[in-house]
Amino acid sequence: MKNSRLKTKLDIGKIKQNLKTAWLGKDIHYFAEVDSTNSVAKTLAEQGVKEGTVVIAETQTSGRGRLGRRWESPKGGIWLSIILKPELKVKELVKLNLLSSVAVAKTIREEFRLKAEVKWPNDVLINWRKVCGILAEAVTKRDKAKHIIVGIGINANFDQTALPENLRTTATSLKEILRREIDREIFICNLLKEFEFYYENFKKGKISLILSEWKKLSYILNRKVQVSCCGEKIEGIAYDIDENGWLIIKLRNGTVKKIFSADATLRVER
Ligand code: BT5
Repeated sequence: MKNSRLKTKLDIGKIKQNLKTAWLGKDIHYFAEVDSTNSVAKTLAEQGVKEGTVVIAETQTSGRGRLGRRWESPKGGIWLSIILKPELKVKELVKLNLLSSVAVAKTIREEFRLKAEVKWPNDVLINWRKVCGILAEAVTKRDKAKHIIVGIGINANFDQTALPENLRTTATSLKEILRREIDREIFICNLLKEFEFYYENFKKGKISLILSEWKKLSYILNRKVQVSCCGEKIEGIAYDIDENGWLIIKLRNGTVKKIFSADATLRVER
């Protein structure tokens, strides 16, 4: 009983001991429960905490996805937000979504040998089911981002029954797939290391490295997709992503259309 209770709580000391990053995650703000780690991170960013500060919570009461959608955050998951301060236009946020999904998918692949795939714009899937969602948000000044908050939610150590019934066919968890609990602390260390590597490249302008990794891990390219965006539904083949992270779709009549991610929802035909 004592053990199982201990297992549900993250050991921040263990994260600090095992973290091999240069600067990311050196300051961790840990909470048993918050409304949303992104909201807490925004407040901390406004208070002037340094770049690379990470907020982690065991559970979120109002975890959020894009467009005001709810993000279910039961205990056992990994709900964290990273505070960044890059020189970035708000429209470029999508690149950080891509970067984050590459970092998550790579970490899962390297640690568990599972075929994690990225789905534009902000998901990581295993066996066609969502195991991770990402929400990059900006605190802006004019159209420039003052701070960026990258929120990453990973379904780690809980059974699917911890999620509402309507999500059980589309969502999965690492525990469900691996049939065991993962070491969340070590996973977080590996993820932050991977994230830092791609973010450093991003800051040096090497977006092409991230895009080429993303394409290798992509689950949607060359598949038939339906995109709902701005009251419009577009059908075609997911053809590529451009250097800004916009999705390029080839329509049936041969024309191509570029889609910006902020308001887009994508369905993929199997
Ligand atoms: C996302 O939005 O996928 C972004 C999720 C970001 C969550 C992290 S957790 C840490 C940080 N703090 C926050 O408050 N948020 C971030 P979107 O693409 O809009 O997908 C949301 C949709 O995913 C929902 O409408 C549900 O259909 C589905 N969903 C909700 N919870 C889920 C879960 N735990 N696993 C899989 N799917 C889920």
